[in-house]
Formats: sequence, C-alpha cells, structure tokens
Amino acid sequence: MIWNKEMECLEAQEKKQLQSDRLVKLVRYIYDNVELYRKRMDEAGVSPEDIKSIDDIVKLPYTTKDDLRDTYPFGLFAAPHSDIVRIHASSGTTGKATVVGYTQNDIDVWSECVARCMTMAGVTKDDIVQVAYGYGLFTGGLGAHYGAEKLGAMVVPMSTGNSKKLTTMMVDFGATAIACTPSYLLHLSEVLRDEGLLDKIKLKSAICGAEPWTEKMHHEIESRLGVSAHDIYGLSEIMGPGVACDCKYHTGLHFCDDHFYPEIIDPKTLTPVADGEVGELVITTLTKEGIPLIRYRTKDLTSITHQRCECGRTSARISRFKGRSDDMLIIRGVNVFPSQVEAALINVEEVTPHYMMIVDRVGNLDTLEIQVEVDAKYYSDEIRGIEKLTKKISGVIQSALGISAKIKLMGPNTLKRSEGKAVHVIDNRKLY
Ligand code: DLL
Repeated sequence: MIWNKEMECLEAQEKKQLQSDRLVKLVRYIYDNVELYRKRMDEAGVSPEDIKSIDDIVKLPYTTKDDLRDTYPFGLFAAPHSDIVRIHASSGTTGKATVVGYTQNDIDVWSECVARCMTMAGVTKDDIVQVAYGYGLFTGGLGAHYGAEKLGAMVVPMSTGNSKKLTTMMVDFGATAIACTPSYLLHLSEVLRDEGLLDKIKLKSAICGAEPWTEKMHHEIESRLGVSAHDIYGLSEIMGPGVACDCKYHTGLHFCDDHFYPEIIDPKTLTPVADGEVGELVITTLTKEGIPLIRYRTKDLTSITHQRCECGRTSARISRFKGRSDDMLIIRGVNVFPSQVEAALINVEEVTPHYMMIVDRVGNLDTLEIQVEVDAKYYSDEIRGIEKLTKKISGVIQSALGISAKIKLMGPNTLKRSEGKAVHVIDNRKLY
C-alpha cells in the first residue's frame, strides 16, 4: 500500500511539527551549501537560527526562475556532483534552460509522491500503466514511470508520438491507466474512434497534467473514454509531476505538503492571501537535497484550502489552476516564453524585432503561428526568397523553442505597434 496514510492523514498539529522540523533542517543545509541563499539571507539579516518553526518561513527570501537561469547550470545545487544521480531541464525565459539535479533520495521521494498521486487516481499494483508523457529532459515521462513502478504496476514506457502504435498497444496489452497531457489524451480518443478501437479499451484511470485544462475537457475525457480522469500538477524546478493531484472526489488537488510546503501570495504585493482567495503558488521543498528551493515563485495562480477532504486526507488542497502571473505559454505540453522567440529572432538579420505569436487549438492539438516583420532592406515578394527566409526562421524557432511553428513573413510596418506594453501573443485556446 503506497498511500502513506501516516503522512497524508496527519492531524494539523503533527503536520505543523513535521514541516517545522524539516524547514529548520533545510534552512541550515541550504545556508551551508548554496552561496546565493547564504548571501540573500545575510542581506536580509536572517540567520538559520532565526528559523524555528514553519511560521518563520515568511522571513525567508523568495526564489525565481531567473535565479536558476542566472546560476545556470548547477549554481543552486546543494549536493556535491558525486551525489547527483539524475538531471532534468525545462525552458528558461530566454535562451537558457533551467537545470535541476536529484540525489538518490530525491528520486525516491519523487517516486513516492507520484505513487501517492496515482493511488489517488485509483491505480494499484494490478494495473497496466501506459506512460505517454515525453521521456528525456522533460520530467513527465520518467517521473510518471518511476511512480507507477514504485506502486508495483506494470509500466508501458511509450513516450509521446506515434499515436496509432500507442492505441494498438493500449488494446493489445489491456492498459488500464494512462498518464499523458489532457490534450494528447483527447487526441488519442479520436484516434481510437477512427480505428474502431473505442469499445476494445480497458482504461479506467487517466493521470493528466503538465498543461492547463478546463472542467469541460475533464468531462469530455471521462465521457469519451469511460475513465476517471485526474489532474496531476508539478514543475521541474520543484521535482516534476507529483507535487499535487486530485482524488476521486475532485475537490482540489492534494498537495504532498510533508515534502513541499505551499503558500499563496498576492503576486503584486508579495503578501499572503487568505484560504480560498486566488494568488500565486509559492513552494518550499522541505526534503530535497539536490537542488532545494526556498519559497519558489511558481507564477501559477490558484487558491488553497486546509480543510480535510471527504477521502480522509488532511493535506492542503489547491484548486484547478486559474492562469499564470507571467507570460509563459504551454504549447503541445512545452513551456514557451515570448522572450525566447525574441532572443531567437535577434540572430536573424533579415527581420525586425516585431513579431506576433498566434496560438490556437485545431481539433485537440495546439497550433502556433509566428508572424515576423521583415526588414525593409530585405523585403521582396520574390517567392524563392520568401521560401528561403521562412525556412531559415522555422529552423531558428524550432531549435529555440523545441516545437515547430508556422512562420508567416509580414511586410515592413505591418504588425500593430502598441502604445503601452508590447503585446506579442494572441491565445485563442481559452484554457482557463
Ligand atoms: O509539466 C511537470 C509535469 C509533468 C506535471 C507531467 C504534470 C504531469 P514543467 O515542464 O516544468 O513541468 O512545467 C511546469 O506546467 O508551472 C504549470 O504552469 C504547468 N502545469 C503542470 N501541471 C499542470 C496542471 C511539468 N495539472 C508548469 N494544470 C507549471 C495546469 C500545469 N498547469
């Protein structure tokens, strides 16, 4: 039984004691091992001795994605390289990825948290779990894989792509659970329908996350596939999938708050907001060794409740996400910042810095068009020239973002200039 009742059903006082003990230990460890935190705490006049309980967390400085970027690649690692057994990475705000490292203990905690989440989704050791998140530097594939294995389930490591093979194997192997992004699962449901396989599947659970999805998509997945669909949340900076997930009551995502301490703040004033109010989720990793983070600003907007759930778990619960406080987009499961496009286009001398990203969803798959203004010096309507430049920009964008985009060249001065803050994105998907 992986559902660790002891940890997930602790009464408030016991939970607070555990979180306090862990925070005190974490702060000492981080102060001794990470230069940036030592400097920040010294500047703020806070010493490890000032942190005596979880309530003192408010004395500690925030951490942002920029801190990871500025210390690229390993500057925030607290454990020696010889203790790091794995690296993952995700998109940074400009050219550089944010890199995270795990000790063996971190991998064990991660697997335990994902196993808890899968248990919330009704998965047991008797299940056959198809993992269709991407494997590699992205945390989705390996994170879900290790969690399902920890549970003792039979894991089918499909990764993404090749939907026909995936659906055929789903039927042949009798997969009972699937872990993938919600938009990809909707796409798979259409492939199953088109192949005449819908009534041959044995799926009962879906563990979906890595991107925002609506209540409507949730119902659509459940009714098309006859599954119980669960919302799993996580981010690579903190660990990967498994930070939180919803149980069968679907009344918010249970936070693994014995390992990850959640706070909700007003992103403008940086002060805490009350339970039930929407704000930015901030997470402190209470037990991580490789790259522990204090008060990491996720930029994800949600609200929190500390009331016990009907399922018996006492963990804090967060609501389905309401958006982000920055401009990060998630397109086909990949995190994309407009600043990455900007940084990539700077290296293309034929274009101006004016561009517009148009994101849409056709069927269940995201599309991205980038309109780029060509410099007057290079502008011509000669077809071969246009084709050549379009191809060149496509290549630059593909390697900067890790996803393909349709490039549309625009004549000089055709993209609308904004008077205030430049608008670079039109997102027609309505995901929140
Ligand atoms: O997306 C980790 C993950 C993999 C989570 C598989 C769930 C399943 P990153 O690539 O670092 O990590 O992206 C993290 O994705 O800050 C959110 O904005 C968004 N996100 C993740 N899960 C959800 C969710 C993985 N359930 C960023 N709902 C986060 C809404 C989500 N947004």
